[in-house]
Amino acid sequence: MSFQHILFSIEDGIALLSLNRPEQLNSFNTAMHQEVREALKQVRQSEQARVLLLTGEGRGFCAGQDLSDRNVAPGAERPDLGLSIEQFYNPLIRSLRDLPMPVICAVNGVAAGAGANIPLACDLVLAARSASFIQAFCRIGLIPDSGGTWLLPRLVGMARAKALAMLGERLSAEQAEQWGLIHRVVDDAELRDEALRLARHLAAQPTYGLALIKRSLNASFDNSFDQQLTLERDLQRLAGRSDDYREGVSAFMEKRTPVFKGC
Ligand code: LHQ
Repeated sequence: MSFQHILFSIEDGIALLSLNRPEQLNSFNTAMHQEVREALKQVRQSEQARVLLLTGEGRGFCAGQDLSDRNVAPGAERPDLGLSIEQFYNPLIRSLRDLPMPVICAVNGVAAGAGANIPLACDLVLAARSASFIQAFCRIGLIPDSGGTWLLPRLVGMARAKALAMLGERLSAEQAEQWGLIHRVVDDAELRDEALRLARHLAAQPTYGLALIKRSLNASFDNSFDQQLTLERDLQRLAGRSDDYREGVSAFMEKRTPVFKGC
């Protein structure tokens, strides 16, 4: 499949996926959804990819659904938006959450609607200082989707989640960092380099172990303390059998730099 609406490459362990409909602020139409889905499938199947970096081209990160695709003419049949969610948004969010490698999101500009929640499903979110997050759904009579109603209260607390979701106001990147919605704000000119630096660092780490960390932390909100202790035991068992664990300990004992393979 050739890509028209995204830029995609896998190089030196880093899968780089950039949304590329800058004129429409990288809002999602069906074709872009299909391309992102195909790219994520290739990342999952790749033996080379050890970290995914998601970003956008132009001045926006993503303005959510392309509303020109979803305009309802007077008298026309009412749309089933649940279908779009079922077919595209939910699989995308699940795919990012379940991808067994660290996912970095570099939010290069405004992130609105589903575009504001996709980063929250990633593991490490960097944002350009000029970027902002807008839960724009309420402005058009919708509810936050793409995991927003689950992720927002857990990340920022219920009071802030309700204000964001019901007021639909612009949240600056700096405020998002202060509220714990994202990991870190970076100067605009530094964002791409900084995100790539982080990606290169992670790609050289024991990424099988990092994937298990991701799995355990993602599971923690649904588990009791006791269930989580059991999960830690099970995942540590897997981690302990990895080549990377053996290499990590050997390198430590031999006082040398470890060479990890991600398995
Ligand atoms: C757009 C869009 C856009 C098309 C900017 N579509 N063209 C799931 C299931 C199914 C259906 C419904 O939705 C969902 C999930 C959702 O994501 S719902 C939420 C959808 N998104 C929004 O409501 C956000 C709409 N956009 C905006 O509010 C503004 O564009 C923001 C605040 C993002 C940026 O504002 P500005 O920086 O002032 O830029 P702009 O508004 O001038 O936009 C630039 C261009 O991008 C403009 O086109 P033009 O031809 O006039 O230059 C916009 O029409 C276009 N654009 N968002 N979602």
